[in-house]
Amino acid sequence: MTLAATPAPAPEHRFSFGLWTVGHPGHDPFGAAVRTPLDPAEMVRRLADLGAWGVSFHDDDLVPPELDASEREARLARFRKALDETGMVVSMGTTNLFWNPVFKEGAFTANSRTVRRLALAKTMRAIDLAAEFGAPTYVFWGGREGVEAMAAKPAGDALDRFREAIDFLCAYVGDKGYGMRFALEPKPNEPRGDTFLPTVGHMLAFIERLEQPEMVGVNPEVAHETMAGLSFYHAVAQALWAGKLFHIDLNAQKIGRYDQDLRFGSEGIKDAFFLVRLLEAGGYGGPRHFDARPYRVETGEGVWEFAAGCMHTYLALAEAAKRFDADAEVRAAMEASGVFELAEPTVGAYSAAAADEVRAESPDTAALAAHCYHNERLDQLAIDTILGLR
Ligand code: GLT
Ligand code: MN
Ligand code: MN
Repeated sequence: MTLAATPAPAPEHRFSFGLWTVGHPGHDPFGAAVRTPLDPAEMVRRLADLGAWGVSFHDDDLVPPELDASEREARLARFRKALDETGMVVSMGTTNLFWNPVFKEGAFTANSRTVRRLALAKTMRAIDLAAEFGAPTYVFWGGREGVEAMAAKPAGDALDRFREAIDFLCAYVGDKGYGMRFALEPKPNEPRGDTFLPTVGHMLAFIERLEQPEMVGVNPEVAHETMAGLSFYHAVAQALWAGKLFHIDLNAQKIGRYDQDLRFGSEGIKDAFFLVRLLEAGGYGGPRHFDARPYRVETGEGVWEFAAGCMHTYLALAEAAKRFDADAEVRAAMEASGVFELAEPTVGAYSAAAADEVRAESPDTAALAAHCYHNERLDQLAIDTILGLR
């Protein structure tokens, strides 16, 4: 496959993929796997060839629980060798607390105290594994932390148990001196009927009630916010504003559907354009991490065309965003829309004099109400930029 000319993906772009993404065998709720499992070392090498910078993993992706001790050691050694030989990094680690049927009723929020303690133990071991490979960030996606029968799980108690788990694990990381940060990943539903902490906004509020809030941020995912009918762009913008964008899961999603985890930029191209513009200019220095999967119709090389496509679209949109911001007509349209005036403080800190001054003003409200903001012009310029017309 030949892709149109854009900068080639390179380690400086900090592109990273979960082992469960390019390694996804293609099973879904209605059909079996269509691809043969790949060894993590092979994924590292193929991704490095494509210009990626890192990989992330669940404990069970890197070392499936069914392996015996010697198989486990061999697999880890091959993985380590592939990292060393390619210069790829482990950008993030996480725990699989959703696949094993023991977690069917929840993990940190399971009604069973025994299951909750098992979830903590599995997570501590998985944190050790991630630390062994130098992962700076640890993600928590509460796949099974939810409920269908509302009477079955008091939400306040569930949130208390979730907080208890995260507080405990923050202290564990401190005790071990790992220097990792946590990123909590919200999702509104699926696989549970309703998931606790369903959106970025819920997560940001939750984090402020933790013992060590400075250690914990968010890992927003395009698909998850979109499933909730929310603007992913605004979720990310608020997380950045709060200093809490510790990690990000890039993919694509049609609104109102199950979690599709599509190739980045393959749906919602305008949203993807503004997202990339925000990440590139908004001070986000973390991984550009893809949590997406190839279409189920892909096998073999199709998987790598998928991975290349994620990075290619990101870089093409980053170029488009640069053109947009350097475009004099765009600048003038932004001026006409009043964009730059929003950066000016409205009144500043309260004083009685300032209050009197504001109250004494009598602006021409008819003229203000009649003012045209030319947002149509500005948005059309964005569309033309995305279409490659400017
Ligand atoms: C799972 C989920 C993702 C999470 C991963 C981390 S696993 O694929 O759909 O959104 O980020 O646990
Ligand atoms: Mn995700
Ligand atoms: Mn998803």
